[in-house]
Amino acid sequence: MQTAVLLITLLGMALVAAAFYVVVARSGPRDDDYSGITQQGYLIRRWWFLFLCGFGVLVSAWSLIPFPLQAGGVGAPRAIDVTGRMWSWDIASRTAQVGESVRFRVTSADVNHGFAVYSPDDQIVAQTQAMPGYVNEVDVTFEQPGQYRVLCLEYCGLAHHAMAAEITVSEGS
Ligand SMILES: [Cu+2]
Repeated sequence: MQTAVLLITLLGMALVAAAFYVVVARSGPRDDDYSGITQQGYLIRRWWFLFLCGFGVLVSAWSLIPFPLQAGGVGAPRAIDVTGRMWSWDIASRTAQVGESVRFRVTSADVNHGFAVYSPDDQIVAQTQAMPGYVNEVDVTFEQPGQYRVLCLEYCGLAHHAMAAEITVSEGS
């Protein structure tokens, strides 16, 4: 068996070497008949490159139209201080108006918690970590009226599941 494998391997190596030899032996000096094709290829490549650059810029700009970062807006958002602790949320203001922008300033009095704001149809609209010794800010613009829920997204002990609060968002006047 071993001998057969060795022979097959040697035969394969000899074939590869022979193929290399044939290719090298047959190659001659390069003639210049291709210069026209080469020029044309470079031209196509240059325009294709420019097209791809432009296309990339357009796609990037288009995908940023709903700009994900806070744009600044008119006036600073209202600040609401939030402190998480086992197992409750201390939220300075639990009411807001539709269209209002608020900035939650979130910290923790004990261990890490996850501050998450859920819209009335249970979509997460904002979340950040509540960390002892740090204040993390997250901006929210309330788009629809109703009861928004605040839940903890970081397992923080026995009653983690009960760590909930509500924010009431009403139609603006
Ligand atoms: Cu928690």
